[in-house]
Amino acid sequence: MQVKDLGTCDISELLKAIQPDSLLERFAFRKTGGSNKEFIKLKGSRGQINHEVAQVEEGNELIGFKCLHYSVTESNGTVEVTIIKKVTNQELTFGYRTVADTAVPEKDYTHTNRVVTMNRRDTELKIYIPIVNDEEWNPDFDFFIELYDPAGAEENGEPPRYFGMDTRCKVTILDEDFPGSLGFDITDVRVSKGSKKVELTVVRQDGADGTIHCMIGTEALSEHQAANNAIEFEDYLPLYEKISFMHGETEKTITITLVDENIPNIQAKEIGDNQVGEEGELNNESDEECDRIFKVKLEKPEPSEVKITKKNVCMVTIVHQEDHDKAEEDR
Ligand SMILES: [Ca+2]
Ligand SMILES: [Ca+2]
Repeated sequence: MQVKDLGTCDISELLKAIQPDSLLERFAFRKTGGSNKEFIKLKGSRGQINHEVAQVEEGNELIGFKCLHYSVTESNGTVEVTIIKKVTNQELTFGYRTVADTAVPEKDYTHTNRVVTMNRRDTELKIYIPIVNDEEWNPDFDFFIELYDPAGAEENGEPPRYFGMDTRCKVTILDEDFPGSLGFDITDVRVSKGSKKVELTVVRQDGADGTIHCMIGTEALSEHQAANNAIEFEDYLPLYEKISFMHGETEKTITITLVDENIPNIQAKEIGDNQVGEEGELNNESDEECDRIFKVKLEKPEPSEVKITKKNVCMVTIVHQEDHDKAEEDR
């Protein structure tokens, strides 16, 4: 894209043009809190970054890794690692093996342990370690690859790693799964008094990889007593539970049970029977006057990469049907 194109280009093309070029930069951007949306196009990206060419003070004289750190996306299939033989006119037999760190063998990569011989004239050997691709979001994990002397005296049941700082390299597996974000589809729901339940929809957007969870809970409109404050057990049954979205699942309907117990009424009666009554009756009157509202909130997403959108609170209004009630009173 050229500067002269700016006037005519599509905004999405422009965004694409200004985002970081390299996978590494884009992943770094993601980690600093870049939104999932901008990275959705990374989904399924294949790539590998060879970070640093090994320039170490105490390198091995015979053999070493070309780079000390590689990053590879989960869906790349393998990581390609280059081994350099530093001596010519000499055959060399050596071993290479993977060593777990935060990455777990077989779950995140295939554990590999092989002995190879490089011919006299060969100076470079490329090896490939299989990387496991899954659908779950996970942090980026590391493992190591070591070069060892298969003829060396064993330590802890294994031949020792070759001396030198370039006989071990790190591989970082970059996750490219997008768990998405959660929010209500509608944040203001009205339901008429007398309804048995209210159904709210939680939607998952910007990715649907892996299983994710969050808590959903009802909450009073305010802590202070107010006429429009819906009351637990009197207007609705309180709820606090974990909801889960399976891989690929993008919508969930939550049912909250509404009740229509006019507890103040009963209390007023009881109190009345015991002849202590006016306060209860006053409450009772104001209760009947207006709509009652409660909140439903989404929180505590898991894993932590999952975001809750700005639509994290839904206000449920139980609408008082004045006309209906009046009609009843008139009877
Ligand atoms: Ca994946
Ligand atoms: Ca993953």
